[in-house]
Amino acid sequence: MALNYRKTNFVLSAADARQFPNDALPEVAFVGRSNVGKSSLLNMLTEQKNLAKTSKTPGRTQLVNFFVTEGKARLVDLPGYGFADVPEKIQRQWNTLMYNYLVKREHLLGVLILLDIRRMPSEHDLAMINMVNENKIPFLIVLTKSDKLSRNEAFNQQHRIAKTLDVSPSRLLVTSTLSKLGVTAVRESLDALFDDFFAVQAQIDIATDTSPTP
Ligand SMILES: Nc1nc2c(ncn2[C@@H]2O[C@H](COP(=O)(O)OP(=O)(O)O)[C@@H](O)[C@H]2O)c(=O)[nH]1
Ligand SMILES: [Mg+2]
Repeated sequence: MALNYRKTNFVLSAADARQFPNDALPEVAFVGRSNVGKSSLLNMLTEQKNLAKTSKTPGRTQLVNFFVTEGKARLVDLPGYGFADVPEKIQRQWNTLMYNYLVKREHLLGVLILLDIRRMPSEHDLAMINMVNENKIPFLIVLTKSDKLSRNEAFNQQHRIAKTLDVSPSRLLVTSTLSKLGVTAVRESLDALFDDFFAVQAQIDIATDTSPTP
């Protein structure tokens, strides 16, 4: 099923796991270094300019932002990582928040990990990929800001980064929120993640249908 990502609303921002929504909607989360372009990607997907706040200076808000598409599926904007000099206390809060989210979330179907196409993955990026891998959460890599490179350079970076991560280049989606490159590919990837859940849900609905037979 293709969801209409334009029909996405903000639900809530949570500073703490106790505030996470606890109904059974399937979720896909977006993670990445602060300033990598997460909010911009969400705005591109949903064709809403200000759904997620974008900024030129990396903020320090440690909030998990929840959005819902067509009342059926949730998109989750996780707090960015990789600030230069984060106080230890903030780092610990971030670790707890991420642990509670990535490890304990029941209907987390997958994670989109965003990387700036111009840079090789950082130590933090690799740690995130490892955490997601170890917890057997399906993930996809989204390369952001491809408009900052020529097509040739972008292609080369896609292949170089794929090699470093030891994955097929086709698992790296090249995007630009300026040119809207990759918007269809990202939507299709989200649909594919949600579809498995919807298929299983439909099976359960049939199996547990208790309506009286005529
Ligand atoms: N040129 C260009 N700039 C981008 C792109 N995506 C995001 N940005 C800029 O990068 C900065 C950080 O973006 P934001 O979405 O707030 O990053 P976040 O911290 O990961 O949510 C902003 O100034 C955006 O306008 C892109 O595809 N191309
Ligand atoms: Mg943001």
